[in-house]
Formats: sequence, structure tokens, C-alpha cells
Amino acid sequence: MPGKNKYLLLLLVMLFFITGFWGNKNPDITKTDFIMWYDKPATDWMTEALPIGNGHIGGMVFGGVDQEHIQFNENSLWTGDEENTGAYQNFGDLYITFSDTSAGHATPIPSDYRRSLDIGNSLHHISYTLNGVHYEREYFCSYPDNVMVLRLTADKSSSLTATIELFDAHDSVAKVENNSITIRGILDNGLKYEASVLVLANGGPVSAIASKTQGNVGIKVQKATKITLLLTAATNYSNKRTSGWRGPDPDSIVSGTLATAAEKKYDELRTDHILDYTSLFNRVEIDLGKTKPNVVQMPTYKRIEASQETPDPQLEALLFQWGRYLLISSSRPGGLPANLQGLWNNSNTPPWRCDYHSNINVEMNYWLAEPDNLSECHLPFLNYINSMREIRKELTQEKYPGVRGWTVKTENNIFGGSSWRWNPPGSAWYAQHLWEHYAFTQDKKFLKNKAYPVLKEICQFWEDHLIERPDGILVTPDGWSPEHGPEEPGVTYDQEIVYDLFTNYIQAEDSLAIDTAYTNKVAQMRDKLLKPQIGKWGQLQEWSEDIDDPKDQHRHVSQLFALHPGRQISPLTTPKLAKAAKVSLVARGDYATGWSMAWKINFWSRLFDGNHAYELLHNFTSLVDGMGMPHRDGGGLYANMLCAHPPFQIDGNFGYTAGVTEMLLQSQTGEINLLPALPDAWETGSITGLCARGGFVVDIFWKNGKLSKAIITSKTGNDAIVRYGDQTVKIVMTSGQSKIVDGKMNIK
Ligand code: FUC
Repeated sequence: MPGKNKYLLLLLVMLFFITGFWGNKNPDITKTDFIMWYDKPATDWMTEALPIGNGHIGGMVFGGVDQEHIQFNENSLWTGDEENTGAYQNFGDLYITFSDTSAGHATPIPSDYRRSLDIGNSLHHISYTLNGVHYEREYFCSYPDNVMVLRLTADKSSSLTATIELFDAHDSVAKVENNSITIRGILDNGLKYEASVLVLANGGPVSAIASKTQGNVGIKVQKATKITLLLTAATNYSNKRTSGWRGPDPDSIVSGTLATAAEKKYDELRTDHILDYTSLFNRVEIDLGKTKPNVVQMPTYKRIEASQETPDPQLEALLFQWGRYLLISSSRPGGLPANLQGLWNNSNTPPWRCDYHSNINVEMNYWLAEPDNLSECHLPFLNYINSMREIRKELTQEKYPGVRGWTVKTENNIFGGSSWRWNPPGSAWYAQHLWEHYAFTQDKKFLKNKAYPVLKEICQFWEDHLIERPDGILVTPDGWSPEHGPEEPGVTYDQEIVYDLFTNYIQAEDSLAIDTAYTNKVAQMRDKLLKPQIGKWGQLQEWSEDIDDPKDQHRHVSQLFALHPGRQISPLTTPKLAKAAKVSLVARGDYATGWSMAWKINFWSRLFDGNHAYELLHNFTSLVDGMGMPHRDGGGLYANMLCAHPPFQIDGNFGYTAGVTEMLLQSQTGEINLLPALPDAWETGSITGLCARGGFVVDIFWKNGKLSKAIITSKTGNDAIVRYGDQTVKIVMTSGQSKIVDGKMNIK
């Protein structure tokens, strides 16, 4: 090829790369399926403010016109220590005051006011027109840069005049230096904390404002055209017990983070955030059917209300993705796990300490992580489990002298501290998450180094703690079926979780072949365990004695752990026990706290009853106000789609997403089970990018209530057993290969 053409071609290729590469630096955010919006500012934190977060820091946005208020958190700001559980703390409040907000001087809400959260790109927007000027605000919490970014603009230059203030939820006084406002303090447990906001303004002077009593406490921006605020926060917490749960001083973290972020242009910060967030969010797409356009256009709180009368499949899909948004925003590698409120908390004495409850709540927070293709977001909980082992062994020794391994109490903090009642099967339930991470990812290194050691030491705890009845049956001593009934041996919840632990250990051994002798020991113990029993009214007994009350509607349904999230009971493998589980579930009723209704969506899905699962989903999607009204037991959704226990408790949001997933795909019995609990309400639809145990990605499409196609991709080369109703097929696969299964289960 003559010289000149070669260079031309080279130029063209280079141009393609440059445009292509730089091209995707402006990610397409036009996809708007997943937007929540409101036609007025929030006045109530719990039921109306909207959460943004990056797994470390987060804020609840009110969106006021006269004054913006963002209450913010950093997820390691905790009182307490190894002895005292303490509580998760509020960090502080950022106020941006645009005009005089003194008593009785509130600007009316402009007609075109709109407050929205685009969960497809994790962008919060506010827009309105006032006195002929159109104002826009865009906020996001960037994980790559660990900053909350607030951008304020107006369509007329020099229209932005505002006072920015930062308030500490404890007692430090803000300090202004250059264009930053900083709060810094030490909690009573010696934990140091610091937060700082950097004010960048185009067009107008920026000056410090002094308060009479406390010196320079804020910053005033006058007549600017654009204002950008960068907020970050940190503590000197470390999840290393060896360092006394302490790490570097927060000052170096905060100033370093802000300095790095300030070097980036706003568009760069925004693009890197969107690319990072969508790299996780876009893995799963869902379509449960179309809602009438006039309903889709309604403000979200009105849609929730209307959905009780008329099904709104797009709202049900939005709520599914909302759970994924909340997990990506509250649980990222390097951070702490999502707590009872994810990471959003405006109180220093929050309900239940806003802690990590080990008898349903923290586990429910993570049921969606693996099947909904957010495996990385599971890591904070898996690392938390590993970081607690040494302290838990010491405290377990004190309680159960001579018993190896470890376990936990019900209430847990971030320093190994815990309180209230011991929850002996708690650590085995934690271990299920370590096993599940392997089951979905097939990451052998993780299994060998992170999961297996914990599985084994907790098997040893039970080897030493189980008692043998005269009939040779092994039972757990002094158990308590969460949070009601007698404390006695052989409680079903205990028995089933220990069974699950032994099963996971045996399967881990099958993959690793490290200690075959001990595996045989564990298998023998499993065989001798007291198994689930069917009682006089056909129920699955909650206790070893047949004492269940058919009128009992307690929120915990712990005797059904073996149905979900366990896999000891299934209509496919144990039809009698599954039938008994159904009897118990019917007796428990279809109303309860938010998390309990979410759990029931999962239970009915595991019983392959899609319509009953949908009924719970419907009850869960009831709009309740801050008083928990008008709903029996008060469970449901607030206007901001956060789950009402009541009060706000995030596990229900995560449990809902996991429940919808269980209706469409299950894989706990070693098969990829397509549409196991598809409700009549979702006639035609699709879900793509879900994960199944064994290292598979699964896309499912259905029409008129019937499977039309499924695409199975084997990430690690495992063969797949695929089930649809009563039919099963085996698909021989290689790593990375995809195979199509049609509605008649023919393989293509
Ligand atoms: C358990 C549940 C409560 C609440 C608390 C955080 O104690 O029984 O309902 O969810 O955790």
C-alpha cells in the first residue's frame, strides 16, 4: 500500500480511538426509566428526603428553595468499643441559604419546582424558576473520588448568592480556612472525625462570614453564575483489631481527598462517577410490563399511593432497581457494611443503635448482592465478618468456656462490641454469606483463604456446643427462636442454620479437599441433627415441641430459614416439609413489618407461588406516613420509597429486590430454575444480567406468562442444569460460552 494511504489509514485509526475513547467520556444518561421525582421540597428527613451515597459517605437531600439542607454521614462514625456497643452517629448538616429564611419569610414553592433522583446514573436534580431566573442543582456522591459533589447553576449570570454553613452533629465549631469550612472532633471513645466542604464559585466573590460568638463559621458567595461544593468526611477508624480499630488521622484523608478532587473539572468528576456507578448498575435490566404514561408521569409518592388500586409494573421495576441503587450507595469495597439504615442516619441515638443485627437484618441486606450481579458490594460484609473473628473468639470463650470457634450476640458494632441476647447460630448465618460468594463467583482463592477457615472454625464451635440426646439426636442447647417463645434446646431456627453450615462446609471441602477426615465427621453430625418436624396442624414446628399457636403472627418466621435463605427445604426436594412451611406461612399472615413482608416475598417465591409472592409485594408497596399509618403493623413504604419497619429500616428495601429476583430465577438446589414464581400480574417481560450459583449469568424473556427464551452464560465453564416448571435439561458448556434455551427448553 503506497506510503501516503498507510499514513492516512493510521490517522483514521488513531482518530477512531481518540474519538471512541474520549467519546464514552460523556456517558449517555438519557435512559430515564429509573427516575423518582417530587413536586415539592422535602420537609421530613425520614419519609421525604432523598439518599445519595458512595459506600463511605452519604447524605439525605431536602431540596429547599430558600435553603438547601443536606444531612450527611460517614459510615465509621460510631460511639462504643469492644465492651460497649455504642451507636452509629449522625455526622452533621450542610446548609446553603439563598435568601432570608427568618421566621415567616418563606418563598412560595415555584410552580415548576422539580426534585428528582435518577437511580440509573445516581444523580440528584433540583430545578425551579424564581423571579425569571431558572435554577438547577445537580448532586452526586462519587466513589472513585470519595466526595459529595454539589453543582448549582442559574440561566442568568451572577444570579447565585448563598451562605454555606457546616454544622457538626456533636459539638465542634466549624472553622473557615481559604474556601473551606471544616468541622473536626473526637467522640467519647477517642474516635477522631473530620469533615470539610470546599466552595468553588465562578463569577462572584467568596468571603468568610463570621458569627458574633464563634468567629469565621461560614462562607458567603455573592453574584456567582456557578457554585460547586465538594464535601468529604472521614474518621480514624480501621477494621484492624491489631491496631486497636484505629488508622490514620482523618485530617490527612480529608485534605488529601479534597485536594485531589479539586484538581478535576466538574465534568470529569461527574463522568468518572457515572462510569463507576453504571458499571455496576447497568449489569441488570428489568421489564415487568408497561404502566400507563399518565401514571408514569405522576410524582413518585402519588404513584405509590395509586399502585394500591391499580397495579403499576414500572413502579415495581423501579423499586427493584431502587434496592440495587441503595446497596451500591451504601456498601462498596473498602467501606463498612450497610447497617440498619444503610449509611443514612440523622440521630446520635438512632433506633436499635442503627447497628448490625445478626438474627435477620444484616443478612437480608445482602441477599440481593450475588444474584443481582453486585458481588463487589457484598465484600464489605464479608470483610466485616473476617475482621470480627479474633475478638469474637475471645468473647465467645468467656461465654462458652472450652468451646472452639466463635459466635455473636444480636446487636453488633464495628469494634467487635455486641449486646442484648447471644444469637448462637449468628456466626453460622454469617458464614452462609461467605459460602454464597463462592457459590456465585466460583472464586476458589476466596473460598480457600476467606471462606473455608471461617466455615471450619464455626463447625468446630458446633461440634463442641451441640448436645446429644439420649436418642442419639444432636440438638443445639439453650436456643431462642428470634425474638419470641421459650429458650430451649433444638429450636428449629438453630437446627436449620447448623444444618446449612455443615452442608456448606461439606461442599467447600468437595471443592478444596483440604481435610476429608473432618468432612466425614461433619457429615455424620449433620445426619444426627434434629431435622425440621411437622406439627399437629400441619405446620412446620418452630420449636422441638409441637407448641406452635396457629394465631401467632410474629414478624420473625425463623423456622422457615431452611426454605429461605437456606436450601434444606424445597417443593422439589422435600415436598412434605414445603407443604408444612406453607401452612406456617399462611398462619403468619400477609402483613407485618417492612422486612418481614419482604422476607415473605422470598418465602412464597421458594414455594413457587408467584401470585402469593405478588400479594406480599403489593402489601409491601403501601404508602405509609411517618407515624406508620394507615397500615396494619405500619410496614410499607415512605414517600421517598425507603422501607418502613416502621421507622425507616433499609433491610426491607433490599429484601424486596431479592424477593423479585427469587420470583424470576432461583439456583439454590443446584439447578438454574427459570421463572419459578412468575405472578399473573407480570404477563410479559424480561430480566437480564442476573447471576446463578455455579458461576452463571442468566437473561430471561417471557410472553403471556410463558418462558420465551433464556440465555445462559457460563462464566467459569461449569455445565448447567436448567429447569422450567417440571422440565430440566443439562447444557454442556465452556468458560465464557452462552447457550440459548427456548420456551420448549430446546437448546440453541
Ligand atoms: C430485630 C427485629 C426488629 C427490628 C430490629 C432491628 O430485633 O425483630 O423488628 O428489625 O431487629
